Amino acid sequence: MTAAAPPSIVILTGAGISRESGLDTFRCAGGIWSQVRLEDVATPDGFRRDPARVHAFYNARRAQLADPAVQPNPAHQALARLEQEYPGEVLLVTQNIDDLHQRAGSQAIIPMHGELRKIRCDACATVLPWDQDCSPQSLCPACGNGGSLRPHVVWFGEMPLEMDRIYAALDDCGLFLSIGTSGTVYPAAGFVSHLSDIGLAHTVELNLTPSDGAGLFDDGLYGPAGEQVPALVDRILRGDIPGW
Ligand code: BV8
Repeated sequence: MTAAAPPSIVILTGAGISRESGLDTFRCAGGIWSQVRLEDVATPDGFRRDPARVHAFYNARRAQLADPAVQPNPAHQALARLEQEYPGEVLLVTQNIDDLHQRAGSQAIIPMHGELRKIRCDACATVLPWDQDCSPQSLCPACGNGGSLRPHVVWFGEMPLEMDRIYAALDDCGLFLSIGTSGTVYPAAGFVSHLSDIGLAHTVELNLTPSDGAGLFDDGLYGPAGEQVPALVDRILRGDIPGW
């Protein structure tokens, strides 16, 4: 008689988990969407209207990742430790396009909104690592085409990546953690309601303050991710999660 496998864990992260690494969030005071209109820089129409402006927006954010001051924080590191030490499956679904989860050592990651350090060619559909600035004059290294490169980022109105794989993992999980997200952007914001409908997973929100969707979760832990996430990972690894 083989022992039942421990329940799988799905984790959703948002910009709040990278805040203590020095990266801006979107909707907190002074956040990215208070500095620039999302319609101008995070939509296909905005890119069609002014590709140079959109490239400049992502070039600045990409360059920030190369700043030695921007490092994974204890929250990123704790999630990597959870994946390494938890005996069951752990899948990290991130809305973030920074590379801090990867640099912290997490491996089972789905960057559902794309990745800042990758570029995509609209002419040949190639996705390539990309760390320098990009412009409408940049040539695709794969097909040589000019003017067809765009950030490998999911804009509003575009389908997030690997949704089938994400829903399959959600439908199979026993624990869902939502960390550092305002729960504003769909379909990610709908994951917790999807889980409540099927009633199998224990759901926990970890955020600086309760999000508008806090009431959708079974439990909530509030405060800086750098403190809350390592403490919760320790409890999970000790098997000390009430209600789960
Ligand atoms: C799509 C680009 C359809 C990358 C982003 C219902 C269903 C489906 C779609 C919709 C729907 N209703 C509306 C829509 C459309 C839209 C949407 O959701 N609009 C919103 C504004 C209402 N959704 C879409 O367009 C999505 N696509 O649905 O396609 C489709 C169907 C068929 C065929 C084709 C298409 C695409 C969504 C992705 C858009 N791209 N960004 C980039 O530039 O980064 S979204 C953007 O918001 C970022 O990716 C970001 O990750 C995401 C979510 O934001 P958060 O991460 O939550 O950040 P935020 O600042 O909001 O919150 C931070 C939180 O952290 C706060 O709560 C704060 O308290 C907390 N915090 C702060 N400090 C700390 C902390 N927590 C802990 N510790 C701290 N220290």
